[in-house]
Amino acid sequence: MSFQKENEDKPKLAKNETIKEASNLLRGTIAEGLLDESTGALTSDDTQLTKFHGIYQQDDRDIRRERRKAKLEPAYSFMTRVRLPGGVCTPQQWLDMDAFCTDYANGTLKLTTRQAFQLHGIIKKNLKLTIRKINDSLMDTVAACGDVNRNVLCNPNPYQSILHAEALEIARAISDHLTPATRAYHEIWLEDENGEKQKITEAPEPEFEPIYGKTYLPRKLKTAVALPPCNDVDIFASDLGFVAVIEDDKIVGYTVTVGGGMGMSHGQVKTFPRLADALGFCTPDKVTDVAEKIVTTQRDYGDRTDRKHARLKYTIEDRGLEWFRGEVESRLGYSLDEPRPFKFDHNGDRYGWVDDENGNSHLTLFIQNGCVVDTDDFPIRTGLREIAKVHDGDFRLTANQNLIIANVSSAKRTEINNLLLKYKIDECYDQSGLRLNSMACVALPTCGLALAESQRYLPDLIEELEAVLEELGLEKEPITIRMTGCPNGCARPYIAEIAFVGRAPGKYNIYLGGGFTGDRLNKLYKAAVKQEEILGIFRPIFERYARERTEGERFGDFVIRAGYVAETRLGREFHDDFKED
Ligand code: SRM
Ligand code: SF4
Repeated sequence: MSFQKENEDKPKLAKNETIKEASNLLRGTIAEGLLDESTGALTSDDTQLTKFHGIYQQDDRDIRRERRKAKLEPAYSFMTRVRLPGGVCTPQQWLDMDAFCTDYANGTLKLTTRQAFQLHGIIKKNLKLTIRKINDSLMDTVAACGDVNRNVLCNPNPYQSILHAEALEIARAISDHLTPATRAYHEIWLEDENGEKQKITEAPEPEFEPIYGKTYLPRKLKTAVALPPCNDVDIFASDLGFVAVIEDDKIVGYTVTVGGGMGMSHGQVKTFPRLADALGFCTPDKVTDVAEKIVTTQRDYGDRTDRKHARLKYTIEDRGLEWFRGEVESRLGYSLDEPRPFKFDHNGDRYGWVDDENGNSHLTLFIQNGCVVDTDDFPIRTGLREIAKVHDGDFRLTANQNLIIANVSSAKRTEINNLLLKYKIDECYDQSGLRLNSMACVALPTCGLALAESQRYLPDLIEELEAVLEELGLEKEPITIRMTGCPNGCARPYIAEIAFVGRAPGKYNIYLGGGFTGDRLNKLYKAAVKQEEILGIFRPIFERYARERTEGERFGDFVIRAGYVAETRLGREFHDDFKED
């Protein structure tokens, strides 16, 4: 075969591969672009690279049309994601984020589904300063996005402080080990114009990428650490997971899980959400090694020709779990033990105060869709700021977009309780079981991929559904409900008992039958339903659930038993069994 023919037959690499390769370890022309005052944007190639620095270029979609009419460029601004392994930050860091939110962003502090902070609406001329300030506060945005290992989730467990400390240490070790080594971040964002170094959170490493290589991973990779029986990190939705095995109140090791993921595209059945499989077991001292070898296996075998087929879940689906285990073990130079069984009993958060074995207390608060923003009748952002001023423990962001005021000493509890009362925050978990188990992604107006509203609509839809549930005496029933503005799955909709996924403005696909513990995918029940039809669809289902459910039967299990949807057993069967009526 001629050389030319051979090259023609080789599938073409995805465009992002060329951008990464040519970027000089993620530098591109970002530094020059920041100095260009003629536009609020960066070049399109650079916007792919800024993701690795935790920065997304966006524009305000609410005013796109009017800007176009006025012949103005879109209202560009930047979202930045602050990486917090395990979601833990100090009260001072909370206060700093709160201040940056006012000084440089749009006034909403967003707590994400992966225990990170997001600031939206930062204009180009403030971007470098914002990133520096975040680093001055000993946080960073490195690898919060991009084709690398992302923020590592860890169960924020307020019940057992000792186990939490151990699991958090592991999450931080994985995060540190898999952080890209390039100095590009420090050069672009943290050096001043004279080349002087600003304060940085960690010393720059030598100029090569020992784990990733210069084209990094084919796609993002997400890691989580869970402590059963709580699956609030949704371990089955992560590419890579470590489930703690606890014996005599100690973590003796971790069952390793691989191949979870949510994203798919409407109408493309080759894309599907998938739950992770158990790969093996390792002791705590082996965790970072195992994580590294899984990452390098994906680096070398993930599909770099098609970004819709590039996640670890497809590598495992295509090549098989046995092959994957063999490849990882040959890189490790030893075998993984058999996975140890584990059992979860919920994937939501448990609200209210709990005391731990050290005599400290922890308060889990419901934050609707993770949006910390003041409204006239609910000044939660101000209230949390006042609490941060007196709190001497820590804050923990949960992977359900909620917040734990953690490690409150008995000396501080009364003071914090008084502030909770003053700002009405004590009432924030006195809500229906449906609302307390709800999540919505950002979607409009900032997300460039949104097809429909999500966090701006779900609270109102829940209010309508709550009225029906109350009539039926189901208002306290915990039911997981999640909404996303598109099928990418940022609020992990495909494992919710009820999910709405945006199709077009005002239209959603409805999925039913996810597992209450996050262990079963749901199934499409109705496609492209108009907003105004939703209530009519749910009333009869809720009525039957109230009448016919068996003792303790979860809503997700009931809809399968009652025949509304078939059970989804495997990701690749997610699109089966649906007939459009
Ligand atoms: Fe996500 C892309 C927001 C968690 C799957 N996600 C995006 C972008 C950056 C849109 C874009 O690419 O232009 C969104 C920015 C919106 C905005 O204006 O802020 C966005 N994702 C979010 C957040 C903020 C949702 C939230 O309301 O909390 C979450 C941030 C997490 C973090 O702190 O790191 C967020 N995204 C997730 C999750 C949930 C998870 O990881 O547990 C998923 C599903 C799990 C998974 O990855 O499989 C998820 N986001 C995606 C995808 C689909 C990936 C795929 O494999 O198909 C995209 C699109 C993409 O990557 O091309 C995406
Ligand atoms: Fe945007 Fe879609 Fe993610 Fe929602 S699910 S934030 S609409 S990418």
